[in-house]
Amino acid sequence: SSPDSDGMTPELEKAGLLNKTKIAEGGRKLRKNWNPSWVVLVGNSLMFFKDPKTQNSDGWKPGNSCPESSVDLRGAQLQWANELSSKKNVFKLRTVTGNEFLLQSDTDSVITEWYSTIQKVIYRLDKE
Ligand code: I3S
Repeated sequence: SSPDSDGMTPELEKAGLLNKTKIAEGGRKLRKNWNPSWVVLVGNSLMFFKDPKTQNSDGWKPGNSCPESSVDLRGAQLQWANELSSKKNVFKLRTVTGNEFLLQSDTDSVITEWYSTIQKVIYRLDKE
């Protein structure tokens, strides 16, 4: 049987490496601290894991390891935010709770795919 034969396991939409910094927590501005992050979009959640390259030699098993943080995309807002950084290809994700993240990739196709995939999930949740 398939791993999701009970239909209860949310679908993996996308996973990959992006640069990430949190810039606000509950509406309060934070100091930027860019770091590579392994980003996983499953169901309604965007999860951030440590960069696989910084994992130890036991290997990288995101399925078995705990995310550093997780974002509920319901009611979230997504917008391009190149004015908020000297880096190229930056977008901002704001949660209903007022947490704000910047996500970035030097590769145009990578960032546009992430943007449209996250936007699709946000739209789907808005319609529910
Ligand atoms: O928006 P800012 O303050 O120019 O962001 C830069 C700083 O956070 C900087 O760290 P310091 O706190 O040591 O100044 C970072 O190294 C830069 O990456 C930040 O700017 P960019 O343009 O990379 O988002």
